[in-house]
Amino acid sequence: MTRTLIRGGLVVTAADEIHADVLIEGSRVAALAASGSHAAAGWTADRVVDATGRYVLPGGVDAHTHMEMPFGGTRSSDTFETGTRAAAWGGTTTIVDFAIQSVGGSLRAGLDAWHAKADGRCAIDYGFHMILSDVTEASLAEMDALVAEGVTSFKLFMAYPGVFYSDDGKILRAMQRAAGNGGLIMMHAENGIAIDVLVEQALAAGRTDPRYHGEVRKALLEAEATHRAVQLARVAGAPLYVVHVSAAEAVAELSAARQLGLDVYGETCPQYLFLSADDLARPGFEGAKYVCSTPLRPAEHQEALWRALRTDDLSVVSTDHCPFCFTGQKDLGRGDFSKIPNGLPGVEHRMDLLHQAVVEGRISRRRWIELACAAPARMFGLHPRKGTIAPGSDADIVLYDPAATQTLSAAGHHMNVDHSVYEGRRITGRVETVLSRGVPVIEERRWTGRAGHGRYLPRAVGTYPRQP
Ligand code: DUC
Ligand code: ZN
Ligand code: ZN
Ligand code: ZN
Repeated sequence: MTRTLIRGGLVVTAADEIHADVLIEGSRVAALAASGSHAAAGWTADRVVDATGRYVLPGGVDAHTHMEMPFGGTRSSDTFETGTRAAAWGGTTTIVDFAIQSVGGSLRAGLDAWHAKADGRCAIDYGFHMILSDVTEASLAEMDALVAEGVTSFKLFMAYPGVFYSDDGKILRAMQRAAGNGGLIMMHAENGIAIDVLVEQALAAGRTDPRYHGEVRKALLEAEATHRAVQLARVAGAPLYVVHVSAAEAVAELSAARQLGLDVYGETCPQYLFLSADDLARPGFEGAKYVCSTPLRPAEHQEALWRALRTDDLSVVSTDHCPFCFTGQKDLGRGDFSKIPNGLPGVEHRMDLLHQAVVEGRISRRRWIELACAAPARMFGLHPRKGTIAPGSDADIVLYDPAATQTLSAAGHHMNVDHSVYEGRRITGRVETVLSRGVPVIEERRWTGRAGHGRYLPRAVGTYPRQP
């Protein structure tokens, strides 16, 4: 078994920051010891990595990606191969992607279809959530089986009538089932029925540009759906995880629920923290690059999101990575914003953008790792294998240079998409070396990984801090 010693770095986990040496045996972390201590001095290793001046971080866990996702007559442009490679370049070593039940189809068929896309192609480890598009007695019964075999979270949509949408009755039934089997309900909280009325009215009035996507998907309709989801979860006695929270009013609903002690959690994404409705309103058709749902909000919403990330009213930062090329995909919505495929590329930049927030004093280093690694690992049943650096955990480790600078750009990124929503943005900090289960996939910014190294991760039921 190969023994690797990572020496001299600052090990940052959600719990601690210590100058420590990390010993890896094979695919697992074997031990940590304070730098220069007797234990570390006596360790022998086949390979010694000097991490002086670097952070030694747990690999990122991105609990919200959509590789090769069918949407609006096209499919997201990253395959599991290209998307997981890009994730690794950005210091993420685990993704949890969304398998989709088709209307009239079984959960099993959806899951099999996603395994067929991913198995043997991923550069890093991966798991699946399941999107419930058709809540029936049969699919409810299938939920139990999926939880037992490691698909322990289920996304429901209050948006997209006619596609993924579930009505309140279906949502309540799925939540009741989850309360019984331990699954976690993840909610896309937007009132899709009301939004569709506003879409129709906007188009009829000739308001067809990308910026109207943001105007019809109103913050109040995100807040209303969030409130309703919380009450339904409360009635069902199930924990709730609200995905891609973007509106200050929705954050207020989560804060109120948590103030009552409810088992309610929220996720936001870098695009809501760093981009805004101004980007959607860029001249010409440029705004199409910024069309995602929930939509980018006016910049004044950002402060509420940052505050909630500090108070834990938002507990996780994931990317909702769902890239579509500007040419040939976003194009489908020229002259009709409602036909622009929804989604932004971002899997590569989450760790860096959050580090930028550390540099700017918005969050602490430990909070960075909590939001991007530890919390998603716990909530989605991957702790303690993923999300931390501790004896026994997988040796998914990132050497991060906090002083390097970089400029984000489509010319330099690794995602399979023809533009960057962060084009020209300066970042302090950069991923240098990445290990996945002890195997270097990036070594001093050279790609050493391979498609097929990544393994499927059956997940346990998550643990939530509020449960007794
Ligand atoms: N939102 C997006 O932006 N893309 C995919 C699905 C979703 O809910
Ligand atoms: Zn969604
Ligand atoms: Zn309310
Ligand atoms: Zn999504």
